[in-house]
Amino acid sequence: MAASSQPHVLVARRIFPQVVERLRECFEVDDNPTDTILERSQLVERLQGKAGAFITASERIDAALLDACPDLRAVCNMAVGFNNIDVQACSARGVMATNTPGVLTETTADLGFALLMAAARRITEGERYLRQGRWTRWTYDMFIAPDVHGSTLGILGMGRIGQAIARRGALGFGMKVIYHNRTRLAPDLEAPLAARWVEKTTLLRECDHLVLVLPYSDQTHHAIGAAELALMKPAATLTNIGRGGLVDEDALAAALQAGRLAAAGLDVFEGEPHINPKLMALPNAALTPHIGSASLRTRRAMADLAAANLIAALCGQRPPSLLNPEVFGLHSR
Ligand code: 8YV
Repeated sequence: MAASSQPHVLVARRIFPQVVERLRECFEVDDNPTDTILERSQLVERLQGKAGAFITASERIDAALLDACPDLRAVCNMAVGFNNIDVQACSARGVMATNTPGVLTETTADLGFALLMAAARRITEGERYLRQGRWTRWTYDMFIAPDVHGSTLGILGMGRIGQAIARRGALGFGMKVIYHNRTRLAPDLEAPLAARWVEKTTLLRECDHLVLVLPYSDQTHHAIGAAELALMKPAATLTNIGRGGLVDEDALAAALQAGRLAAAGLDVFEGEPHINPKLMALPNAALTPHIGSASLRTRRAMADLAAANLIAALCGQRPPSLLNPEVFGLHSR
């Protein structure tokens, strides 16, 4: 049988069958319908002879992997966060790297706000209490909690998702919005939300509800640790929808346990899907399994964008969300 002239690609995880079909129109596709998590050696093996990889946050692409997979020309993440990809190593080897920004902004902001509310208003704690049959009568101070409306919302990382959360807080809940980010927003973005840029320490001291939405990197590892938590109000809450590694989970668990922080809402965890047992044991932690972008429409839009990136990259077009534009147009490695 004659070898196919189409580029060969790997789809590392189970995704929408319609998206796999679309990729099959352009490529020889090696997919993963059983959704087996590929160990590193299996990933390297499956990437032999492949020009492209459709990956998710579960697959790590670093220099050693790239060196072991010399045919690779594009790695396309079905995620906006790309801390699983060493973009510099990709660029050094002429490999295009892409992510899926924009399409998940509102859905992820919805979940962030839901977790903020669950933590602040003790929703998951109350539900567990009820399901355990412990609710026998109303008392005036049962599950008493801080208010969300009219309080101060603190946002660490004011990109697209941070701004979408700020909109929900300012326009829907009358919250005062303060934020910290490397760069200040343009005045026309700050003004409608009355959002105020503050130093990180001011943010931590002044906010009632803190939401973490900054990208994860070596620089932001444990951006919130014991010292930062100590600056926060004891009645404050912390919500993390970025990456688990932004928070020192042992320090967070200690603060929640000691009542130095009222509650936390966490969608992401440092060793996920393994969860720190100290967090598991805490009633005042609302925990969800990394579902920030998990609406059907958004997940489909993410898969479509990752596929569009892969098709463009391997068909000589500029991928719509290319992380290393300097690589575009390089054909030899
Ligand atoms: C993904 C995410 O579902 O986009 C991101 O960065 O964290 C989530 O939306 C997850 O990373 C799967 O790739």
